[in-house]
Amino acid sequence: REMEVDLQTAWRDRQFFLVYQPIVEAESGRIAGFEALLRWRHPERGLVSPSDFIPVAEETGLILPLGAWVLTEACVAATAWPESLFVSVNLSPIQFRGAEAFRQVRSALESSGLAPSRLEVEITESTLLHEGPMVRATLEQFSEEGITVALDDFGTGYSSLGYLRTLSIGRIKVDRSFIEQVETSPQSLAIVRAIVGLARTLGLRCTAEGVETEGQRRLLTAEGCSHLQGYLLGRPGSAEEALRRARASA
Ligand code: G
Ligand code: G
Ligand code: MN
Ligand code: NA
Repeated sequence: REMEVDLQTAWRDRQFFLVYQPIVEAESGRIAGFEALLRWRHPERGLVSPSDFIPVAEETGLILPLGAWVLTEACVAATAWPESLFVSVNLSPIQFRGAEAFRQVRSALESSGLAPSRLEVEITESTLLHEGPMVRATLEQFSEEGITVALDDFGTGYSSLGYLRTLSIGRIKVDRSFIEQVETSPQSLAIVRAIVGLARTLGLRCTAEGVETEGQRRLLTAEGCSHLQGYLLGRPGSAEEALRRARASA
C-alpha cells in the first residue's frame, strides 16, 4: 500500500521527529516530566497523526527500528533537563515480542547515559491482553532497574484490575475520555474517583490525561490525582521548547 512505501521513505529521509508534552505535579503545578510523542511530517501531506501511521508501522515491522529511535532520542533529550524530571515513552505491543523492548530500553539508557529512574515507559492494555511470560518478565526487569511502567489510556481497554496487583506497574494514566466529561457527567466523575482512589490505595502514581479546563484541574487535584497532563498545562512542543519549560519550572 501507499502508506507502507511512504513510511519506508520517511524512515530513510528522517521525516520523523518528537514533541514533548509536560506532565505536571497537581499540587505544586511544577513540571514533573514530559511525554515524548512521535510526529511525521510528510513532504506533501504535512503532519500525519500517529494514530494513522503507527498501526501500519506495526504491521510492517518498522515500529521496531522506529521505536528504538524514539527511545534513544527521548532519553538523549532528557539528559539536558534538570535531574528531577522524567521522560515518558510509548511502547508498542510489537516491541514486547522477543524481548525487543528490554534490549531497546537498555541500549537507549546506555547510549544516552540517562539514569533509569528518569525513564517511564507507557504501555497500553493491548500489551497486557496477550500477556505472556515475556511481558511479565520484561515489566519486572524494568521496575527492578527503577524504570516506571505506566498503564496508558486506563479504563478504555479490557485489562482486569488484577493486573495492577500482579504486574510491576507504577503509574496509571486515566484516559482523556473520562476527564473530558468529569465536570458534566456524574458517571465519568464516579469512574475518575474510583480510578484515582484505587491508585492512591495501591500506592501508584496517577496522571489525568487531556486536562483542558481550570475546573477539571481543580477537581482532579481535590480528588487526589497526583499528576496532570493536557492542553491546559501545556501542548506538546519541540525539544528546544521542552528544555526551556524544564529550566523555567526547576
Ligand atoms: O500525540 P497524539 O495524540 O497524536 O498520539 C496519538 C496516539 O499515538 C497516542 O495513542 C499515542 O500514545 C501514540 N503514540 C505517540 N507517540 C508514540 C510512539 O512513539 N510510539 C508508539 N507506539 N505510540 C505513540
Ligand atoms: O494515548 P496517549 O495518551 O499516548 O495519547 C496522547 C495524545 O493525546 C497525544 O496525541 C496528544 O497530542 C493528545 N493530547 C494531549 N493533551 C490533550 C488535551 O488536552 N486534549 C486533547 N484533545 N488531546 C490531548
Ligand atoms: Mn501515552
Ligand atoms: Na493515553
